[in-house]
Amino acid sequence: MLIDILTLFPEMFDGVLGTSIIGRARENKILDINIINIRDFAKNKHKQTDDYPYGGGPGMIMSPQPLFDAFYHVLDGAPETRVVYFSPQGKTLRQDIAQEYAKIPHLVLLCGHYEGVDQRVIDRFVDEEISIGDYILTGGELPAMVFIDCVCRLIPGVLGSSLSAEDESFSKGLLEYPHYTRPQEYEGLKVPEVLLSGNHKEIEKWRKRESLRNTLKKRPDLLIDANLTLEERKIIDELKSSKI
Ligand code: 4HQ
Repeated sequence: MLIDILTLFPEMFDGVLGTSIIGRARENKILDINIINIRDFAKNKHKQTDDYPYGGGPGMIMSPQPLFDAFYHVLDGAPETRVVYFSPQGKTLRQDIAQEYAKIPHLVLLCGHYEGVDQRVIDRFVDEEISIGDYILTGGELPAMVFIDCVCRLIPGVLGSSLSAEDESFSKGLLEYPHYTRPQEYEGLKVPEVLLSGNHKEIEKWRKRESLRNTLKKRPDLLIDANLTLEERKIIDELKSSKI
């Protein structure tokens, strides 16, 4: 996948996109990320990229010229390119949306700053506005990093194969079961016996039940859309009546 990021603050991306799983995917050439400084396209003498809003009001607006030219630089007219602008007005990012973006070979991500960008930039170039949640940030850079992290881990080869397989079994919209590692007992706190038993069938049953229990307790709203089997519905009813 090729990702072009248009931003006024390229240095914000260095740590996040150079480290850990995303950093490794870039080294392995599964991911190609270009961070493009919008200021490089400013044609005026002071390389200014923003201006006062017509009609008055607070803050600054990112000007059309540097942005139009930055888009002309990254767009090659290929129909498989998708342009995303990060904004609280967008559709809220969710796992199913991320799954769709993971299939697209070329993404262009526009990060606005200040009060945002001139509307004509959005009208001309943006395919979809995405929000990462109902709160206000100072810029689209953090949303872009959240989006890249979330989308890129779904590209085949980015995660270890064992991890992605595990993800499959719990991408049904349920919360995860609790995890434990060594030692068996720490400050008197024990690992659940079943996990030490070596009985894989019982372990799977326990994990399913704990996953359903977690979801019922912490995010009951997720159960409405979850595609649960009859067996899983039965476990939910059991958990509800036994209150454990
Ligand atoms: N922004 N999810 C960029 C956000 C935001 C969000 C506010 C986007 C400022 C310039 N973006 N503008 N929440 O708060 O995506």
